[in-house]
Amino acid sequence: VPSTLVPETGWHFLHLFYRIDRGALSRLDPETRRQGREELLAALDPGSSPAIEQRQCFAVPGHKADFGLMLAGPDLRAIHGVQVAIEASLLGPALVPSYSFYSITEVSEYVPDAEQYAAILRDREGLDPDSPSYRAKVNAYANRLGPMNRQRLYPEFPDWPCCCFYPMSKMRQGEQNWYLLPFEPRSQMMAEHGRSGMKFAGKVSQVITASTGLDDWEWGVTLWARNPTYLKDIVYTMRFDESSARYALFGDFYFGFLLPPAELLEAIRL
Ligand code: 76R
Repeated sequence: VPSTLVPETGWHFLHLFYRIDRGALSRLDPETRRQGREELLAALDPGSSPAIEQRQCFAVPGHKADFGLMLAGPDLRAIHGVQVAIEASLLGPALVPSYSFYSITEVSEYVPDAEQYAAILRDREGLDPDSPSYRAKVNAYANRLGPMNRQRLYPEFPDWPCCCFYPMSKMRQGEQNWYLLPFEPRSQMMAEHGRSGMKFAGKVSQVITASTGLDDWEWGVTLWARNPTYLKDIVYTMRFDESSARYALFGDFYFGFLLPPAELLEAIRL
């Protein structure tokens, strides 16, 4: 991997969405189509290039796309290579890119380290630093932090039935300018946001990837859920968090259900 393209921390994250041009597909002769399917299966296959750490594909109901793909890993050229392999395959002429999003995983500046967490317990929650419960909470947090930050930076995609992706930014207009607020109120709002998200533990899993300067929005929100209902519930619930209610702007929402590559091609009749 050329080290200049490896993020200092975290992984590259690419979301790709395609629509099928059924007219172009019907003009492919059966042998070309069969070979194209093989090429596409190889591109979608999680085993085909180990430099891509995580890869999932999914069917998208509705008109915005027929299928989507998420890729994450340290090697940008390998990830980009999958996009090119799809588009340059014999099925390429029948695939219309309908959306894409490039971002990098990060640990948000509002995730407190162990010391900041201890200060929050003392200053915001009024815990006595000499009490056993204070020390137990600080220790438990310090132990959880490593694995949590690993999942934020080097996420393992959950093997759950459905997912959702949307881009978002924080508002920068008039009285609603997130970036003119001091750190403390931003941090308090993000803490409220975190608490409301934690109610969905075990039902929804999320990876927040950063795209300021890289794509048209500031973050990509990728959610996986054990049931589509939970996606609707979490996004609705979080609309009431002040950080979302007052300061969030959203792009289009993409919903999909995960399938292994061969089943996906069957399901979308490619
Ligand atoms: O990561 C953590 O658990 C720490 C608390 C936390 C942070 C710092 C957290 C928790 N998020 C953080 C940062 Mn989030 N998140 C979103 C969306 O639809 C919406 O209203 C917004 C889209 C969802 C659904 C969601 C879910 N979060 C962020 C940031 C970066 C802000 C920055 O750095 O400036 C964004 C853009 C963002 C957006 N968040 C959680 C969740 C959930 C489910 C949690 C609980 C985490 C858990 O249970 O582990």
